Amino acid sequence: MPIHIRRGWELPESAATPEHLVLGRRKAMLGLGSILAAGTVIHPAGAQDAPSVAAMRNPRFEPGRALTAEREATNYNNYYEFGTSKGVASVAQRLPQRPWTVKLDGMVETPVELGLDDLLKKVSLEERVLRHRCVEAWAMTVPWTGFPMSALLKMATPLASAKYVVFETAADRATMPGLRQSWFPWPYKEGCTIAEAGNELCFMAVGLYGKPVPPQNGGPVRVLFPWKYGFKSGKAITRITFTDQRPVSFWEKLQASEYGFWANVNPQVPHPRWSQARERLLGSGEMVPTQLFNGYADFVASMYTDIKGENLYL
Ligand SMILES: Nc1nc2c(c(=O)[nH]1)N[C@H]1C(S)=C(S)[C@@H](COP(=O)(O)O)O[C@H]1N2
Ligand SMILES: [Mo]
Repeated sequence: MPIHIRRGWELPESAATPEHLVLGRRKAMLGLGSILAAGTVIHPAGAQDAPSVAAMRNPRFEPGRALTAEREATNYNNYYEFGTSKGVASVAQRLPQRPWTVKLDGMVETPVELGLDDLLKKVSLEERVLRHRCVEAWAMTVPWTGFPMSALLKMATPLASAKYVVFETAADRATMPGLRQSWFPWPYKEGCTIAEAGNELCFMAVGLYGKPVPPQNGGPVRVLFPWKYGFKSGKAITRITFTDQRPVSFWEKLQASEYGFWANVNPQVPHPRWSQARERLLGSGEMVPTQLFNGYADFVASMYTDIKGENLYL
């Protein structure tokens, strides 16, 4: 039965937005140039050629808070390949979204290399409204369309000896100005255990707000670990490698004392330089309490009960 679900992101933004945030955002918008007027949502070139990402919403992932406005979520981004500011939406439009190949390799029974559209024919899409918590203490709640990472595990069948999964982001020197900053350990790589990749919450997203994921949010395909700090959720994934060696990821290479392998959200474990007790919601600026595992403990906590002697929350 078709039910009309009122879409939070279609509602006008709350008038309660604190003034300094509104002004700060306007300044950021001006920095992006005239093509990006306030309220404009930009889409990747050729997005209309991509297959539909319309999918049924999975009710298991009720976020328990209002959706972030689409223009906030798509104009305040962290994407170092395009620069270190949050205003990378405009420059990220240069990253071609097709053709796009995803490779599954390493310790697998069946290596896979597929065009993204061919891959999408082999999976079924669903929409999940998920909370996102950046380690810098901002947060958003957005509807992603995609498929569980477990579908790719089934396709490639990792060997029993494989223990970890590495997600590698495209490193396109022609379109990503950040790659010229050679002190960063490009390409951006993030990793997890096989169990984490197989957890039903680990999600491969190809849609955001019912449209292809815009390049600045990690299009055409990104991984999501909603229970971990945002940096674990790599964008523009081109290669997924199975290995028995624990990977050292981009942020861990940069500053291991602040950004670890596990990075599970925990309000009680402060970042070395700030508290993680609360988070600022994009758009409203409201400060709300941060939850253990970003509120997803029921899905993931059991994966960690036997792990001792490691900081699971950094
Ligand atoms: N390839 C790549 N992936 C990345 C990043 C990045 O710089 N490069 N930043 C991460 C961080 S720190 C966060 S908080 C999220 C931000 O996602 P969003 O811009 O869609 O909100 O992307 C993550 N994925
Ligand atoms: Mo982040």
